[in-house]
Amino acid sequence: MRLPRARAATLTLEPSRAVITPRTPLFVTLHEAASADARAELASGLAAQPASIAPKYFYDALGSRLFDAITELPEYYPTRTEAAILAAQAGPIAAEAGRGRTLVDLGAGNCEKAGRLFASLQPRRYVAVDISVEFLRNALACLQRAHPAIEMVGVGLDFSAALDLPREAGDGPRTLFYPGSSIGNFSPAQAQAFLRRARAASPGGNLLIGVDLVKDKRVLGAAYDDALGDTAAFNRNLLANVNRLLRSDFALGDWTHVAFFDEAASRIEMHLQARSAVTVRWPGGERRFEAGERIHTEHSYKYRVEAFDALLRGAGYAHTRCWTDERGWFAVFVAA
Ligand code: AVJ
Repeated sequence: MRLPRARAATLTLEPSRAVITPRTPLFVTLHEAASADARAELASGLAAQPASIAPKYFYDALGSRLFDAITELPEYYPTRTEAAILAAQAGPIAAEAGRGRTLVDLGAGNCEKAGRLFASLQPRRYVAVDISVEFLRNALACLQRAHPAIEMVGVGLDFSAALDLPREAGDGPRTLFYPGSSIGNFSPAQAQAFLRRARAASPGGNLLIGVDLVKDKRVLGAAYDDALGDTAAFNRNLLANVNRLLRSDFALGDWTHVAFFDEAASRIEMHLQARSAVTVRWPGGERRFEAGERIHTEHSYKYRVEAFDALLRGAGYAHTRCWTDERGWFAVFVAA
């Protein structure tokens, strides 16, 4: 009896409040974009043998837009395949994930994917988490206008290291949404550690996750080396972001995009390869690259359904369900 009455009170309050002060999303930033940590991480990655730059640095304002464009390329099947599964299986997925919960969107970007789940999941609160809080700001404000009844919170957080959600994310059961096969950026061992943290961050809740599957090598290769060259631009733009963060002097034209599927490791590898010998300088350091030398920029692991299910169970999820498309190219799991 107590619960329904409390609900009724909220309902009578909401409409008048909405008229006086339209709801605006709350924003919390838990990291600094150009922190000393980021500079130290970038400098040590560039000094290493082989050199590497972590893929989270792809997503500055332009990088986020170039990635959005990638999702529209004919070769890049993951986004539209996942969207088709989420649309076709909306009912069963919502029944499994539960309705009326807090939906925590990990790597929210333009918030479009989560927005399309609102009708079936009916979340009471939407928490959009992304490393690029500026990109989040517009997207979330726009979504809030379309869904005034849902409480919205934007969180600027690099959750690749730790998944400590702020107080503002609220209590009550959470569905963590981790779409797009972003989990593929982690090695399987790192992925399992991340899944364990995700489980700890949603007590009594669950995880809704999208995973790209192993398929024909040519299909995989084309998705990461498109004819238009958008993925190459996305890869090279990483250097522009590094120049800004580290104050380095990469000339983008010195570098070519390299992407291929390594069958043994079951992963796409992306690199930037020096066209000729070049020395890159930044305050406090420099690195000489020989012609043809590469900087590793991304791993994108591809799983078989059984292998990913085993990874979830190894992370402590006892209950899993999975949906795929007809071609078996992509999988959506709900794990609790
Ligand atoms: C966002 C990490 C899932 O691995 O497919 C797309 C990023 N890189 N094209 C992926 C990406 C090149 C993407 N994830």
